[in-house]
Amino acid sequence: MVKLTKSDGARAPASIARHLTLEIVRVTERGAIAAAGWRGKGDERAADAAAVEAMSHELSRIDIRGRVVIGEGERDEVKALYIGEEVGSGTGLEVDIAVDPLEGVTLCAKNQPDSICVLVLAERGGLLNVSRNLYMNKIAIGPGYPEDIVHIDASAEENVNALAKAKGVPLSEITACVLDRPRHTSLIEELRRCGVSVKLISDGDIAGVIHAAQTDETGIDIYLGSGGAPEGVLAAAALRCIGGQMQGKLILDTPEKRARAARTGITKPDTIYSITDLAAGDVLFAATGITDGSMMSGVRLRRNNVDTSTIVMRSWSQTVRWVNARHAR
Ligand code: VTB
Ligand code: MG
Ligand code: MG
Repeated sequence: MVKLTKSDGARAPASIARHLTLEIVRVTERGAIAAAGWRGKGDERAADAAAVEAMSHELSRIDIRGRVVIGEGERDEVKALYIGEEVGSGTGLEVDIAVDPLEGVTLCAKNQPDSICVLVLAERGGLLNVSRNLYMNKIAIGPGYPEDIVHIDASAEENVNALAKAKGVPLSEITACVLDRPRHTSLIEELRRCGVSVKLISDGDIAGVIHAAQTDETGIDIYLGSGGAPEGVLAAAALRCIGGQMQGKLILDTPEKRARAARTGITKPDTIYSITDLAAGDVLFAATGITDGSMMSGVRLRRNNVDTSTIVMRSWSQTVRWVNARHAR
């Protein structure tokens, strides 16, 4: 028998019941199937709303006492999956839930790769509570490097140099993933000046961060730049499961943003969040592909059945599962 050292029960008992791994797959599957009906239709709102409604409905069937800590907006802004909403059947473990029902909504509306439906389930209090509409500066690398070889406050040049040195390769063999935005023009120039290859993505930095931790499969060594703050927490949860380093720093450059952050308890604007400040304790991460992507296939809608492809993982055991499912319709 092959001995699996990490999941053979030798360690402290996990706080989250493991059957919840499969339960949350059902939720992202439903969200993805609903959004898939809106692929390529150019209607971002409708696609997002469909994913929200389906996830919300499926979540209510799980035996948890869940609390949404990262949702679609604040209570007065959205009907479902708002911050503070209680979800689940109301019996079972008290947990925190973070969602991005349609990560990469533009990708879905244009039927381009890598739009996903994402859910994280964590121990109560495990996740940094951040509101939508806030941005976070992020840096992420894969596992196997010495601690803190890159730092969010260092320049991009310093970071890629440190990474190349640790990897034992020239800078020309480093690939950085960056969101293609005007705000990143100087970052992209700086990286290219160093000789680094820059992979630009039009959206979807949860996938971007995960890709940086799967260098062997993706060729991406580092993720850099700013994107949605909730996506930062969700990505950190994923990295807790697959290994890697990440830091985040919220961009709170106006009184309005600072007020928004304060409403979820964030009062120190300059805090640098380590990966465990973003997502601590036992966390489960699930993402189902909506459009085809490099991690998962998109939803296949057929007359009689529907196929979904999901990645689901857990930090305690560091198990990564790919769940391919066929659903009757
Ligand atoms: C970011 C990124 C997301 O949207 O939130 C981005 O983190 C929005 O950035 O992954 P802009 O406001 O500059 O468009 C995504 O790409 C998709 O939700
Ligand atoms: Mg969203
Ligand atoms: Mg998103």
